[in-house]
Amino acid sequence: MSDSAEYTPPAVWTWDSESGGTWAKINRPIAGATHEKTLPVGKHPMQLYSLGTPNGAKVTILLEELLALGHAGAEYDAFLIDISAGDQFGSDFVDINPNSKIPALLDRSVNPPVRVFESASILMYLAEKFGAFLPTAPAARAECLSWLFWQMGSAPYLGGGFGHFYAYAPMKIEYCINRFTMEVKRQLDVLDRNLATRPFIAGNEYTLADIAIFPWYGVLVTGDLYNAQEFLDVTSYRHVLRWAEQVGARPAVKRGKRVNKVWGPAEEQLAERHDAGDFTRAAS
Ligand SMILES: N[C@@H](CCC(=O)N[C@@H](CS)C(=O)NCC(=O)O)C(=O)O
Repeated sequence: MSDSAEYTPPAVWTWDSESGGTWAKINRPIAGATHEKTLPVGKHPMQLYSLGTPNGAKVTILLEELLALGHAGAEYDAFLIDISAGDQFGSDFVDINPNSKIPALLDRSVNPPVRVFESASILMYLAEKFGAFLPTAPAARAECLSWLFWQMGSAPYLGGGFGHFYAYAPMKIEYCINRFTMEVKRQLDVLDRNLATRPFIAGNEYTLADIAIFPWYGVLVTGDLYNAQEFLDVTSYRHVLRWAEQVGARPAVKRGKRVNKVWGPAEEQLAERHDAGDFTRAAS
């Protein structure tokens, strides 16, 4: 890898050197499966293949919220996909998500089973299936979906941009950190101004918008993501902090955050979830 200050891009880029950094081993410029691998199947209607990252947590939080409301059809098996080991490139996983990224859902309560990939698409699928957390009145629904897709468009700047260059890159590059810090602080200000006027992201009700935004921006300001609270001066986003503390205190959110998480304090981890009792068994 050349020094970024001296690098002149060639006429045609070729994949001939490792970029370095935490995720260098799994990054590659081609799609598709790299190996045959059968995925396990559990006993419940919903089969989730995921990891406890912010994108994975969105789905497990929603499933736990649906179960808390009494929707038994949302019972799920959450299998661990270890992206650092390349599980996302196994043949069965790629059949569910051709984009090779967690989370991926298979709804086996219908015949033939329905595959769903992209976290917002999974959230909408489940919300529509169970009639919860997505308002049905046109204006409220539009507001909820606007924020849901704001999250989908914005989080790659936070994760792929800020998180990558601040926390994971093999060297600290001031230009990149400045560029993405500027954008992440602007995004936090967007959220802060919105939350100054209403209790939840899309208005008076807790919706998919909160469930999607919390694992990224809520966890960022309360401290569990990139260890960047001081650097980003998160206390200046006081409405975001108030909302993050409120959402983070919900029992279903606490459970959902643990599923498929295999790092951090032991009591916050639950590698796989196949039953509601797994949370208490893991804690004891
Ligand atoms: N837009 C996708 C993003 C999913 C995504 O980036 N997943 C990451 C983990 S958070 C992943 O699986 N990375 C593996 C890889 O890039 O090979 C979604 O929201 O579902």
